[in-house]
Amino acid sequence: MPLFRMTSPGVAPSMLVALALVAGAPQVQAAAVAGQGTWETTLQGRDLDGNAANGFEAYYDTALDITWLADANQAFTSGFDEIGAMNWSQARAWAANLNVHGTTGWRLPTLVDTGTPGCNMGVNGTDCGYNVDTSASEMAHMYYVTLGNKGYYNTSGAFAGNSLTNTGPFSNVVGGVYWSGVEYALDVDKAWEFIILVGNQGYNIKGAAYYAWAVHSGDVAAVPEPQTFALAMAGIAALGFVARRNKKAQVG
Ligand SMILES: [Ca+2]
Ligand SMILES: [Ca+2]
Repeated sequence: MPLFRMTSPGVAPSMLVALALVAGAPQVQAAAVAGQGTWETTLQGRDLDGNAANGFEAYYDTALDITWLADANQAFTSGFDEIGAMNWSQARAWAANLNVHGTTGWRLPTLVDTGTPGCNMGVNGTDCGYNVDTSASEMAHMYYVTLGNKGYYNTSGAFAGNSLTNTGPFSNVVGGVYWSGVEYALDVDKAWEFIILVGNQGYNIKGAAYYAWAVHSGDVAAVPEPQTFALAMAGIAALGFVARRNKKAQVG
């Protein structure tokens, strides 16, 4: 029950109650909400298994220049983990070793520890708490900008009770805590995380069992699969051979 282990700063007791209510049902029932956020224009589907009929396996985020797995709890779906929640080291290793139909090089979402080292708790534009700086956190940008969700507390610090309402085109977005790939500068036993249920960014001990959403720098559609790459190189080599032969023929 990873939700009960949460000791993230800025989490009010009332929120722990709210989280407790959903602890038995890890899959958030939010759906794609048209007109909320930028997802309809900034996300581009990527078909990684060569089967358009089963939909997209990833989405290229044109705003961040990264690609998100379509399945936000792939560790569970793939059978890698029985619920998909892993400690920080396991989550990092899972992403690093992930092979999605030939595409490798995945990682956990990143963020920048802004201000002074560690959590600068706030409700408007810091690196910790609610309504954090979305230009410095991939998960926060996804939650607040791309999906247009609102924080549990508003930018004035008033309790608003908002939570995840829009999951866009993604599947299996869990109403829990997601690891970032970033260690906590003030304490190497901790790492940064993002509570996608309520839009809270914070940190916790690396041993906590949290979820993991793999991302890939850049556009995976631009990364040729080894087989395709080999064929392309063979084609280029053949063209070069033809070119040299033609040149030789002309000279001759
Ligand atoms: Ca597909
Ligand atoms: Ca900081």
